[in-house]
Amino acid sequence: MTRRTHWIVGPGAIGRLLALRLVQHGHGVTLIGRRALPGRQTLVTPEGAAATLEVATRDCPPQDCPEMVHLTTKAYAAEAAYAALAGHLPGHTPLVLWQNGFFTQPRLGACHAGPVLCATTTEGAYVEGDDRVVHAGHGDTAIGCLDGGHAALAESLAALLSEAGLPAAAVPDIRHRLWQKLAVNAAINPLVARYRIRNGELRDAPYRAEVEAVIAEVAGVMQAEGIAPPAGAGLDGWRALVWRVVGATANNRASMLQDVLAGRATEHEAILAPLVSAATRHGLATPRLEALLATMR
Ligand code: KPL
Repeated sequence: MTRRTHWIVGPGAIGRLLALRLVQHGHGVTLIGRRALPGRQTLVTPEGAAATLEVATRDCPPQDCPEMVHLTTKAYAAEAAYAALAGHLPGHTPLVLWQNGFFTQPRLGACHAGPVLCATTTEGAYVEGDDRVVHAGHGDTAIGCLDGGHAALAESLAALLSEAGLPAAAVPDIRHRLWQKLAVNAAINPLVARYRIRNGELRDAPYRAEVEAVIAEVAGVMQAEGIAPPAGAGLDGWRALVWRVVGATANNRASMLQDVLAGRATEHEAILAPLVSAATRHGLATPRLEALLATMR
């Protein structure tokens, strides 16, 4: 009998990191992309060690039944990737959504018949060509279901990832975690992409005032949605969080800036549109978020 594998759909940095860590720890993995990548992939660890591993790569879903499907595409590509898979999946297959923002998750959560978990991670990774991924910095991963269900499945996935070197925890409040990450991304990513600057430069005039104005709009939406910052409260809590992340990632080119520089589509809609539509629902004015949403592509 063939071993059931984790299908990892979307071989970007997080998808490949996940695939190679799982392979390294003895799990079956099939890495699926729009084109099949080389089957020998090198993983460089944050400590600088390089391991070359064999992984099954495909440009379409295999015939077998997966144990679990991880969708690791960019947010804007997730629904099309899911549609291409759906006919190959038994309805009960667990689906794990790794997207940024809060757009894909409720939509795919509503259309997949089996369990749907969401994951949000601070693992740092980037790809170096078709056959190499660099795990640039250790982070952690939170996993849960939007309605708080499937706790045992979330626990077992968190244990599996942790054993594979990606520390993870099952959480009952993944919706809050996704919105908290979205808040940070909304305050940093569109502005650094627009001005083509590294994250730390946001601390300088003239960007600083613009970041503060975006945080104020985001904090208003978060309050109306009942989402508290991870520490502190209200506007001050959100300000502290955003400026802490800016400081910790000062030298980074944020993902949205990398997409702009590479001429790729960005995740601006998945990050900004949920904020703007929540603001509209709550009767809040968010002119800066709306302008960023209108001007990004
Ligand atoms: O998550 C990020 C990203 O690049 O998307 C931040 C937190 C902005 C760090 O660069």
